Amino acid sequence: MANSHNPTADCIFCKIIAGELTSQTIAETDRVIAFRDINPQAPLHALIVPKRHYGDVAQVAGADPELLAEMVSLADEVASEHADGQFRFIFNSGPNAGQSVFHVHGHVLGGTKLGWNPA
Ligand code: IU
Repeated sequence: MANSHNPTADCIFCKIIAGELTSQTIAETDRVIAFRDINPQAPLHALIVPKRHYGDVAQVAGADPELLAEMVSLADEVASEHADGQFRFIFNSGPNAGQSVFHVHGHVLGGTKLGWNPA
């Protein structure tokens, strides 16, 4: 299936969205996909990813704030369906913040009482 959402060459999440790489997709809308993180840090650890390629959360907020709202709504839906509805939603923005994939994604964490150790 072709990705009609502005795919960027060599972007691993664009390849997942295009169906060229497998992922454990748990929710999807026209513009946003949610799949399980391959290295989960909590019982629920999913990534909320817009199908259109943006580098980081500030780019989404600037270009399409409604899309950012759609991401939050999908995070809430995933947390309700796969945990108890409570969740943490994290964007790492830039390498020093821990961003390693430069296609914007929010981490949804839940399913347990979370600690707080962002360092
Ligand atoms: P980060 O915020 O950019 O560091 O998050 C990237 C996440 O993407 C990280 O938690 C990885 O485990 C996850 N991930 C994935 O789920 N599937 C992949 O194919 C790759 C990374 I590459």
